[in-house]
Amino acid sequence: MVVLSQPPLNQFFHVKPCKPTTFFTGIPVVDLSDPEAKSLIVQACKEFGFFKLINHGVPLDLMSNLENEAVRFFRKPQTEKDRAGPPDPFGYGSKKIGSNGDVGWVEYLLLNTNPDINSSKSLSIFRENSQNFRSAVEDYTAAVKNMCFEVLELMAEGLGIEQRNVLSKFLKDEKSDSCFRLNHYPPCTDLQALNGRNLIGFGEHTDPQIISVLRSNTTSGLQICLTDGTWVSVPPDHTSFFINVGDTLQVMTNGRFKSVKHRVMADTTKSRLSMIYFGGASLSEKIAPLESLMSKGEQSLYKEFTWSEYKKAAYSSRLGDNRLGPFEKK
Ligand code: GA4
Repeated sequence: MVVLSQPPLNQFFHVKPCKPTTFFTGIPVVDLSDPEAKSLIVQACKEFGFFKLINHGVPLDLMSNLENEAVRFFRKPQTEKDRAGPPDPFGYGSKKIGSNGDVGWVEYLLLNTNPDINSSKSLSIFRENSQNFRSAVEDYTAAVKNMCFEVLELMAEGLGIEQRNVLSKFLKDEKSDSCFRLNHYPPCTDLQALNGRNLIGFGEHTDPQIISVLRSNTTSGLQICLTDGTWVSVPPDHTSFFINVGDTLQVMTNGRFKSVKHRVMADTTKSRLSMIYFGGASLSEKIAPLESLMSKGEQSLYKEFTWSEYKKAAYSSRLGDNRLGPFEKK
């Protein structure tokens, strides 16, 4: 019997044509310092579930500092990186995504951002690596979190809700179940194996949480799915953030905002490095449409569930599954 410790190479390919191959220039861009930001955010979340954020106020050196630390980590010998794995789901993982058979041309570090429930795994990663890495992660996530509160507060305002913190309070909660991910997509140099096909870095999926904040280096790869089903490439911008609406926010807005389907294609020549903050509610939080948003007589499109129930279902699903489907009211 042959035991494969690595997934077979053909599982990483994407054979369907990827349309269009050129960059899509219509991605909404929101300037956080623009007085119109709140309505532009709401419009983008309804139409795309996605936007690029500029003038966000997060110092660029926090981003580049963490990028450098992450590059240093991923450059370590495989045996050393493996000591921070396998993911439980926190820790270092390579090629295997989740625990249900999904694979991608990616290696990653998944960390819990809540210091109270910080798994011993996260802490030992930092013990084995440098204090610099730890503080780079902490400084970056603290700044991104604050920026994210501001975005969520503008969303609430843009939706016409009086209570400004109606969304941000979920992430401000000390029990907020949020996490942080560093993804490294190494170049695939085996051009013969590639044979003109696209290599999947991270397969299509939606994020289960409320909101995701992504920052990458200058290598392309991220694609989002428009509401008409077309996949478009997002031009990278290492100075900006890309904001994704997650499944939970789709429910909280009773379907007004769309949880964006996205994926990452690996490059054949350049490494892509991305850092993503996933903002989630506390485990016991009931996830339901915001009362202050519902119009008279409007019914919830979803059955009631807690974040803990949804998370459990998500972690037992496959990456590309429609995770909200079973929670929709018939
Ligand atoms: C997608 C968003 C986050 O990266 C993540 C992922 C998680 C994992 O990598 O362990 C999941 C995926 C993500 C959704 C479905 C399940 C769980 C892999 C997977 C197949 C950390 C998350 O919270 O959900």
